[in-house]
Amino acid sequence: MVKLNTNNVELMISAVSKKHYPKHNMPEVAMCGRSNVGKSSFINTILNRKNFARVSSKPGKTRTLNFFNVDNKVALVDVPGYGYAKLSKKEKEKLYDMIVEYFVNSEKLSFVLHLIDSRHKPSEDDIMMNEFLNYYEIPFVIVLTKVDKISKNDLSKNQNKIKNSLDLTYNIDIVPFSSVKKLNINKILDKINEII
Ligand SMILES: Nc1nc2c(ncn2[C@@H]2O[C@H](COP(=O)(O)OP(=O)(O)OP(=O)(O)O)[C@@H](O)[C@H]2O)c(=O)[nH]1
Ligand SMILES: [Mg+2]
Repeated sequence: MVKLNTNNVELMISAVSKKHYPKHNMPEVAMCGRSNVGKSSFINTILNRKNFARVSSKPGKTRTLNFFNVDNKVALVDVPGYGYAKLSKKEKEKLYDMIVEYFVNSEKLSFVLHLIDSRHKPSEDDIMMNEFLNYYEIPFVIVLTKVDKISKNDLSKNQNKIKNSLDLTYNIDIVPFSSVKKLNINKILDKINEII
């Protein structure tokens, strides 16, 4: 298996529409999830960088599709978060259109990492995203974030709730994750290594 050198990383482009998508021949892996769920932190953690993908305690930080070239072998795509209540209707629609446009048009997309907060049951937006991935038959891995903030017992209860409220037809795994504890980085890298 080819091993990814995560020290060789470069931001290719921050895109807001199809015409900006970078031209390349690598498979793409995209992160998606509610605003503030920890997508940018997740990218930094798996790439072992401090603030490569920009992280903020305020939701709604990532407003563009950020394409990262990792070792000329795979492109990681940080997608804006959905469901940030404080945005205006127009702003929400703009972000939603950007996300949908990418998932519908991306030719290189291999699979999606759908990040869900391990502490809560999936939101309506999470469920919509899950329906969307199934509808377009996009394979996905569920990543349960922030597990450092929850007991093992609660994690296992919530994991069941999450499984029961989502359609896991195209699901290829469920991975508990923590950017703080750096948990299961290798499990994710193995999944990415499988497609390169
Ligand atoms: N305790 C803990 N906090 C985390 C973890 N991952 C992210 N956070 C915190 O959650 C907040 C949001 O993280 P981001 O990575 O910016 O979230 P995002 O999903 O990229 O947010 P948007 O760009 O707004 O969509 C930050 O304050 C992070 O430090 C984790 O695994 N554990
Ligand atoms: Mg972000």
